[in-house]
Amino acid sequence: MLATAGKLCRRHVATRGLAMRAQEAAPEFGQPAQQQQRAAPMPQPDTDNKTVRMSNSEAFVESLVAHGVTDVFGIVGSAFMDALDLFPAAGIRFVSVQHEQNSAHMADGYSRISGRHGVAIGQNGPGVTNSVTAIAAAYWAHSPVVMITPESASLTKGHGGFQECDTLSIFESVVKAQCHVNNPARMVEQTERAFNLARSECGPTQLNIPRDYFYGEHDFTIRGPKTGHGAEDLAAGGALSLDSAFEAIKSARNPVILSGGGVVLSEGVHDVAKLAEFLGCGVATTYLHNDAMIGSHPLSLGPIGYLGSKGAMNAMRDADLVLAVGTRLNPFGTLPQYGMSYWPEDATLVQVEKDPLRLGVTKHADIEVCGDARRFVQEMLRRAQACESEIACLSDKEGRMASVQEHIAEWKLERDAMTDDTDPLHVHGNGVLKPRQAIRELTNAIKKGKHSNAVIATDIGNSCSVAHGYLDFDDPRHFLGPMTFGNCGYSSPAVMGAKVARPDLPCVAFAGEGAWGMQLMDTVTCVRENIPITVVVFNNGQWGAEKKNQVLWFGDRYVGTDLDNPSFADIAVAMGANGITCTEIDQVGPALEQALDAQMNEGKTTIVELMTSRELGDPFRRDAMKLPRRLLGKYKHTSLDSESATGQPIAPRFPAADYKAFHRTVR
Ligand SMILES: Cc1ncc(C[n+]2csc(CCOP(=O)(O)OP(=O)(O)O)c2C)c(N)n1
Ligand SMILES: [Mg+2]
Repeated sequence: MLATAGKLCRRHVATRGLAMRAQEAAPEFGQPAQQQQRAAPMPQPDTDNKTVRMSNSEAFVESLVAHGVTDVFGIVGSAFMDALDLFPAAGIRFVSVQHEQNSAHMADGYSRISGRHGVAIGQNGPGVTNSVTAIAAAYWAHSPVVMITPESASLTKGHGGFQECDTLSIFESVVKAQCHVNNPARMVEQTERAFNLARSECGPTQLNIPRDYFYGEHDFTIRGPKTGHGAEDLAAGGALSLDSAFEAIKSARNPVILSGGGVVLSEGVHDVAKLAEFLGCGVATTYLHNDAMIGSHPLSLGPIGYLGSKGAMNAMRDADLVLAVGTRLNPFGTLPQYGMSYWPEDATLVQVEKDPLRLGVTKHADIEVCGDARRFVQEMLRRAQACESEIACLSDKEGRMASVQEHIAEWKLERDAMTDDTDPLHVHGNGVLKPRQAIRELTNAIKKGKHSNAVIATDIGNSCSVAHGYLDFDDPRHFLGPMTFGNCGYSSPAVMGAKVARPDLPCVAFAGEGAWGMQLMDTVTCVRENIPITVVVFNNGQWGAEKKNQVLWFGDRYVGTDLDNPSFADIAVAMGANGITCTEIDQVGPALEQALDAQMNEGKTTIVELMTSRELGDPFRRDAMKLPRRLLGKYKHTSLDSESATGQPIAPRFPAADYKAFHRTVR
């Protein structure tokens, strides 16, 4: 469906209420994103609410200004140069990058950390098609990114000229709404619509502009962000569903809260903690939403899902009520883990989600609440406080809180055992790091050091996935997981976007070296554009996560998964950044600390390369893999009856035999 007045994929429903979130007081926990330190002072438009004669480019740029845009990520192109030329005078920084997948990831990271719009742009044709993967990632991260896609000129479209493609159909399935300027007189209307919908729909929108429409002039009226509350102003939920949810809370004996990304987006993390404290129940977080609960809180169980916290999963397994708040319950995030199915099938499930299309899709919810996560939690707490004596689970509050502690302690012991477990390969002096030990050193260096407020972005890969079981955050909007689109190449551009939005925060990316190879060209941008970050590269000489599948289900035939790498620290130095390589475990913490000091004190980017062994954690997709069964004679030898006995790659160390030769400090 097109698009002239904007394609909108979904409808808002009646449960969206009238309360005024925009005017509310700041939550006690952390600052609301809008008030956090920003990269630059917000420029003011000269033109709002007045009808003014403007060039179309001026109208476009003034609309950006009216919506608070101070930073746009992309690569220069003639298609939008008439507007780009105005950016400096409008107070908009154009962050010029090396690859448009990275600029769109930067826009995503920028918006996830700041709560503001992230904006990306590219040349018509290849500049915008390069961005598709990152916009798909932003879609599943629910990020209000506006992807501006200039397209071929209106009078030549269809002639198959230079850099022509059907931009609208390419982005259709990865954006929430498509706003197409079908007449230049609608430049402001469609630009404003793209910004308003990105926010109200909680996801990326596309603003498609034929390149010739930047030229010419019209009378335009710019209104700026909607002030009438509208679709963004959500209620806690419908009256009936709130009553049912509270009845379920009253009668539960052992509730657990599952806190999702909607809790972060609605600034409700602190409220979730308060409800948990009142009920005495544990709070688990959903897959890659490790910052949806205060990490150091005694009731924080950690994340469920792939390589998450077994403590969280054990607590969920015992629950008779799951309060799943601000989550679509993505199916990947509730798969069995560590060989156990933990989802409590007999428990009552209350699912709270602002998007009605995502209610009850992956799990049957006994009670569906279409509403705002934070408001829902506040409402449940208000009701619970008003009738404390009717809440069954409070009769054993102490006992249940103690059992939460046991689950957490048990998991920490088990995780320590997995981390400490050494074999002859990983002994000190052997020049090769055990991935789990390196991760523990990194997380300790951050938590216990002077950069404990760091933002961390992770990538897709085995080392990063193992790290997800170790990462917790006291502040929301501090973790940029790659979410369920699961694309390698996410972490460092995401954290660059975060750094542009919050230069006051230390920003760190974790990436496997395979994934790092997809994004490393933008280290040049870090240096050139003065966006200092720190990247930890886990160099294990393989596309490890995929090799794990070959270990388990393909008889250790490593087709396409071994990597013989150059020194990534040397590459970093060649690009103008610092490079450090670590081959012994006691180098890891100090190297990270040194890199973060360089970032915060000297504005320097550092790549910390960790030479790890090939040891691998559990596979991503046990649910989707089968042992191979071949029918043709020539392939018979590849059939398999059972999984690998060891579960680990043969040749656990990659060919660069003398790791110690790699070691270098900052140059
Ligand atoms: C863009 C993209 N291509 C391919 C994949 C498939 N894939 C998933 S994990 C992975 C391996 C990642 O290797 P690396 O970054 O070296 O991390 P490691 O698993 O070795 O820790 C690959 C290729 C993907 N997720 N995304
Ligand atoms: Mg690797």
